[in-house]
Amino acid sequence: MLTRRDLLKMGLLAGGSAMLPLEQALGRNLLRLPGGGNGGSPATTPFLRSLPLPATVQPVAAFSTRCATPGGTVFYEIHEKEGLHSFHPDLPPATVWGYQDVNAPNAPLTPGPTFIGRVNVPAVARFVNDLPTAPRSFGVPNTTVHRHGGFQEDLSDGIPTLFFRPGESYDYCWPNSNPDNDPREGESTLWYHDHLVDFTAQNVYRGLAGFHLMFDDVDSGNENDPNPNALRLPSGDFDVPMVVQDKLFAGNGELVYDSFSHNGFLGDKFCVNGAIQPFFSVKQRKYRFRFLNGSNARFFEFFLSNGRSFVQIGADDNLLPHPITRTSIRIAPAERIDVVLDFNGIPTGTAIFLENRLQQTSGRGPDRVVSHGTQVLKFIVDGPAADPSQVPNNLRELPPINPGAVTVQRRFEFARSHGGWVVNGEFFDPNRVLARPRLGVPEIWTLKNGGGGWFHPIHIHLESHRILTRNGRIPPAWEQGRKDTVVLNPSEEVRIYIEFRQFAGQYVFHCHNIEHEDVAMMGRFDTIL
Ligand SMILES: [Cu+2]
Repeated sequence: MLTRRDLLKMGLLAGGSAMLPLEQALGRNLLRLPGGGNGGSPATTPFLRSLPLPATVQPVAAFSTRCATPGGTVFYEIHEKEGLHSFHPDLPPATVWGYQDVNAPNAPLTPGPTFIGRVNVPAVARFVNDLPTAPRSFGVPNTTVHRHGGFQEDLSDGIPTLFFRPGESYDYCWPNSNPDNDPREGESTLWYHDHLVDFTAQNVYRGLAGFHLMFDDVDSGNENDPNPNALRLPSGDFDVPMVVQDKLFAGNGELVYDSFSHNGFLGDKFCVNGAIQPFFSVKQRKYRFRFLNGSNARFFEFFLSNGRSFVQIGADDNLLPHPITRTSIRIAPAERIDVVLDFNGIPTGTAIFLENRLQQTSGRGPDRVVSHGTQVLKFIVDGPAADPSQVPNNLRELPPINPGAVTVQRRFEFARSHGGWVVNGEFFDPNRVLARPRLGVPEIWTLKNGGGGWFHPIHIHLESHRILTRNGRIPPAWEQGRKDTVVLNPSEEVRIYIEFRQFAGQYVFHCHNIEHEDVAMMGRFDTIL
């Protein structure tokens, strides 16, 4: 079967305006399916439905597996399935693909159930592919699962070409440890999603994504924790992951996707946890909200309609050293922003909107911040509640780095070329190795945006990195922590510090505008002993 990348390589897809007739011939009119009018989704009444809260994945009995299973290993079984999903009461249900805990066969498929990991408690997650083999308008039912931000061997990292088919299963070994057993590297908000070579965008858009939260003695997930090291951040019902995604719907309620545009797909409906513009009743106390931008290509910048600030406590997979007060938070595809909002003192019945004021009209990236955006979520303040939680001024210290001692430097340029997307001039080739970092040797990578006004959120697998400079300047405080995804704004050059320490093997780094990734802005690197 020819992939779009094959077509590109054969020169059958050209760039720019020359592409239009072919795109039209191949089905760009998907965007004009009946019902929506002007290519848009049908109208929906906002804030009819409460925010869905994905359930926690529950363990299963031990099974035999290729993974090492020291005492205390936890086992999970997840099924990848097709099903109908209601994104909004005004729309007929849509056909989605998602993840389902074998213990909860009636749970919503997307987002998938949330994994809760404990540091130094290894887990084995068996993913069973129950997807249909019959062709669908988009989506390819071969799957490979990447735990984004996770520290894991290559065979458990969701290698894009190491997929399993319908009827097959695959075991992912997640050690939930870090190489130096350093509490400063304790992680918080990861996510998992499909990573199939050439088709990640379609499969993630179809629904294959969920959260994976990590806890340890510091970020313990218990706001009543008597341990003096515990941060006692808001926990339980007051620790709420929210994945924000844009989707486009046909009049019959089905998801619309344009398989033949690789600039970056945009929807016109904003979903939180799989619901279009939900409401969320909150008590008069502190909440921790873990925002994940699970969109293919859309950036968001969130403001609160009452003018209050966010207290940011984490970025990507890690807590920050200190909380940072911000009036708005911008979040690129695949990034996570961990915040605390306090509804204490706000009268019962008050409505507060989470508003996206970032205008974006193409896959290129955001245009500008506007004064009135789209209300994505409505908070309704709903009475008092006890609040033993706190936001300490010291969260998680950063491990020291020494960029001055680094001897290995690499340079990667991310650019548009030949109607697709390249790293250092080349499309992704799973057999070409762009770098061979040696374990235990720190490196500095220069990530260069090749221009054209495009934004590229770059994700590097296996190890977190530290942003040293953006165009020669020290990044803002919220970008100085351990990150796994770094945005290259147009024409920017970003220098990062990264050290691979454990797991020799094959990994990838790529743009997380997933249409860019698929066509084929991704590179393989091999960590070596
Ligand atoms: Cu990109």
